Amino acid sequence: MSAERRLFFALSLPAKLQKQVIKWRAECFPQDTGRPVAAANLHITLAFLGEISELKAEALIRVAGRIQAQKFSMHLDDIGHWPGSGVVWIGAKRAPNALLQLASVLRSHAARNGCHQSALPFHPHVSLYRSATRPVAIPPATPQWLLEADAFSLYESTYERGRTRYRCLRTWPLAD
Ligand code: 3AM
Repeated sequence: MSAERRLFFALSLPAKLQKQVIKWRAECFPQDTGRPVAAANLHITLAFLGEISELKAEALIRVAGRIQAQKFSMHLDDIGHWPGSGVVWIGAKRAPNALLQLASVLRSHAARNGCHQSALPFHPHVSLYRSATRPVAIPPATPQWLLEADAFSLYESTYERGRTRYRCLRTWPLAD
C-alpha cells in the first residue's frame, strides 16, 4: 500500500509579490513576532485535504480537472492575528465571489471524498507568521497588493530537516 501524503489546494503568489510581502513583513513586524513563513511557501489555502491515500488524491485530481471556475483578482488589503492558531495573516476585506465559489467547490469535493473540513467559515488569507501566540502590533494597512489569480494548484506539504516545504503537484488554469 502506498504512503499517505499531506495535501491541500491553494492559490500561489507570484514570485514578485512574494518578495514584496517578505520585504514589507520585515519592515513592519518585530523579529520576535513568530515563525516567519518562507517566501516560497506564501499561498492562500482553498481546501485542506489532510494526510490522504494516493487513491483519494487521484480522485480529487480528477474532479479538480473538471471544475470550471473564472479568473479573478483580489486586493490584499486586510491584516489580522489569530492568537489561538498563532497565525498572522494578510487577506481581503471583500473576498471575490469567484474565490469563495472555487474554495466552496473544492471543499465540497474534499468532504465528499472523506477529507474532514473545518466547520469554521472559510476566510481566505496568506499566513505570514506561525506560532505567534503573544499579542502582535498589527500595522495600520497593507500596501494594497493586487493578486491576479489565473490558476489553482494541488500542493504536497512535507517536513524535512526542520523545514516545511510545499511542492506543487498539479496546476489547473482558471477561465477568462
Ligand atoms: O497557511 P494556511 O493557514 O492557509 O494552516 C495550514 C495551512 O494553511 C492548513 O493547511 C495549509 C497547509 O498546511 N492546515 C493544516 N492543518 C489543517 C487542518 N487540520 C489545516 N487546515 C484545516 N484543517
